[in-house]
Amino acid sequence: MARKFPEGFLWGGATAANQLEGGYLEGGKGLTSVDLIPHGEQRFQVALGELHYSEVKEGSFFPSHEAIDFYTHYKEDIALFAEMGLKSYRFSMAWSRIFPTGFETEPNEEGLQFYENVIDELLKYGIEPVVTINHFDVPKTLIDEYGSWRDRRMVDLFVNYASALFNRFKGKVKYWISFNEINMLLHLPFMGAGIYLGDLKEEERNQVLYSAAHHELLASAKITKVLHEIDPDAKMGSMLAAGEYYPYSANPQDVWEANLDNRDNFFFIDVQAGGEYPEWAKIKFEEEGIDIGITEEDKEILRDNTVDYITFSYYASRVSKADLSDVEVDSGNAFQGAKNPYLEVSEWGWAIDPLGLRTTMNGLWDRYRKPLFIVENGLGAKDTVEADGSINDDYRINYLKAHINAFMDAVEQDGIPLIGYTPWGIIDLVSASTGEMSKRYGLIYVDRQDDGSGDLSRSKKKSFDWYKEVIETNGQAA
Ligand code: BGP
Repeated sequence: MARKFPEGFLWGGATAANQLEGGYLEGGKGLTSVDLIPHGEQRFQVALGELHYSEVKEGSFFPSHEAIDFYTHYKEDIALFAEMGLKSYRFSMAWSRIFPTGFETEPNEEGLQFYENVIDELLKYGIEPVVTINHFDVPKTLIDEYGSWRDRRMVDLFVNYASALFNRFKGKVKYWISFNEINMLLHLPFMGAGIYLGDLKEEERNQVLYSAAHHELLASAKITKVLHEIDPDAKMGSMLAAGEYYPYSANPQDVWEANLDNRDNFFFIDVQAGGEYPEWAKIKFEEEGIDIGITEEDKEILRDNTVDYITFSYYASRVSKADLSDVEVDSGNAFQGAKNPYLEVSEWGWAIDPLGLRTTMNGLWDRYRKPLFIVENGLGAKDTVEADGSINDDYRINYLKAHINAFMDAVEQDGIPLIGYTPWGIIDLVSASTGEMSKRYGLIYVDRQDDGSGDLSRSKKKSFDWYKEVIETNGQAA
């Protein structure tokens, strides 16, 4: 049956500065949190905020320092995106390229110029830039001086940073996203928000985490206000690491557990899209003695500056069970739950659930009634380069195809407004969870290996031509 998919859909691809650019000290850039997370076995402990970065043993390899060197290859890469037919490209700007320590009053011109070059190159090909203002990178100086987002003074520094971007790129960038996967702050505090917890007692942690959450939420509302003042045509989006929680069984305890997990996951977006803290959270803060330091003025700012659209990443659905002791636990990503017996998993144990994307979209739409934008989705896999140079990633095509069909159903049959789709790692880049290159998502292969070898040459995978056709046919070929 022919699809009736709306024209003007933003088919695209997504990346993030710290996993792509390299040039980690080029152009005046300062060090950031993600530059300090080692490759190897200590990675998870640092990302969790349990191990301080200064305790990392020397000599750890940091692939993210060079990544795929988009910093010097951006023209070549954008030409490939254009050849693929991308209508949009989501990327992030590194805070410390613009404000190397975070404390400067004037932005670093070289950093702004780099991103302007990227944007101009995209616009040259008619590719819509979708910019994440903060994708997991906090300037190191702010971590050392303020303990990162624990401190309310971060809010104004972030507003300065975002304002510098809005002033410079006004009229060129229409779609902005505040914090990537803002809910990661609670799951991987250091990777998500530069927060170290190792110095705290268990009972002190929620005080720090929820205050930090409030600071990010306030910053996000404030920059939404500034953006609308500077560029009334531009739009601000929130960004959630999404994925519906299913009850493990029809046991009401499991159903309730799923309700709790979903509600926790929506916490940040309830504030960003709804303009106030949910009642259950206010009760929780009260009962646990958590004081996030919210003022009457904060409440007004949150209420008056909600987001224009909701973006999210979707890799997998999740499963809630009241008692996890008698089942296999899903260790696929940062979200703990029961393993879903009905689903296949990726090589890294992430459940593959295309229909779950449609369910997740319905959940977000029913709750917020704001347009959605899928800004991350994809399959991490090991690719093999054949003797003739070809890379036959049918597994990736199958994954993307199934997810594309699921969101097209959500648009056509559920009536959900969807702005676009930017699959993750449109070009191979460093994996956030492993810190390695070998977990690849790209439709473009990059010759860079875990040990740092490789000539950085780019080549097209089989999925490249397939996605090109999907875009050309506005989804009919999927
Ligand atoms: C999301 C992040 C990305 C990205 C992706 C894939 O959580 O926003 O930065 O890396 O997950 O995860 P991974 O690279 O760990 O496979």
